[in-house]
Amino acid sequence: MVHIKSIAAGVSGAIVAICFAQGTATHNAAPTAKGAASGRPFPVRFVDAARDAGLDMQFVSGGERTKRYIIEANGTGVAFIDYDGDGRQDVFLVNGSKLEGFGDAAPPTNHLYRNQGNGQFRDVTREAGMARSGWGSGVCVGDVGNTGFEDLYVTYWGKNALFRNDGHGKFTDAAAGSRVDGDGRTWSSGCTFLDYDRDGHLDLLVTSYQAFDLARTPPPGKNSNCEWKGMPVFCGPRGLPYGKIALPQPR
Ligand SMILES: [Ca+2]
Ligand SMILES: [Ca+2]
Repeated sequence: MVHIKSIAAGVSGAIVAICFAQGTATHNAAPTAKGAASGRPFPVRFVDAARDAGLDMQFVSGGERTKRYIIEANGTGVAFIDYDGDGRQDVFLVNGSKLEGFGDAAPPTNHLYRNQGNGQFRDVTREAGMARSGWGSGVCVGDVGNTGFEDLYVTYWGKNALFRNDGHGKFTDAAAGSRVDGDGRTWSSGCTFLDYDRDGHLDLLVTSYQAFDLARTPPPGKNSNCEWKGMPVFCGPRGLPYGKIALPQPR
């Protein structure tokens, strides 16, 4: 039986990049003692209101009960973005896929939810032009063209997407024309926009967790990098080739 080694779901692309940058824990680190409680009151309580608010997409990331490859174990990103400039934060959620496909059923897509202002969100994915399927991973937000409206870059195991915001509620994928779509083979994980040369135009940094090639990745239990306490688990990150950082320039 294959066991899930780790799952990191529902985190932003930036957080994904940070976590990946830290690498995996070693077995040599001594545990630290838990600090004493402050004793100060914390009168805050969080309630999961996602379903009641209309944020009810079905998230897919590989096998539902079993993860045979590391690509299935990492979750995807989320971005809070006021895409229509009405002062209310909207939500964009990246979706994944699964190795065996979906047969005759429609594959899942990313989702964009517009904040209605009353604690409710409306799914505007299709009308906004954001209904893309694929093995999504991270997402970052930036006003690439200095238009006053924020754009979205979404990383994939496959071609990446640069959704340009037209300011009227619609996005168009301009990644290929901007030469930031990648080679179509790389597993791009995290990304961030930054103006590293301070010329007033946002630049883009894209990270790749691992150079994942399904045809060359051993199955669970194949070697010592694919076992955990004697049990077969998916291989990696140890034993698999690491990915690279790219600095493509949006045009
Ligand atoms: Ca909004
Ligand atoms: Ca720049």
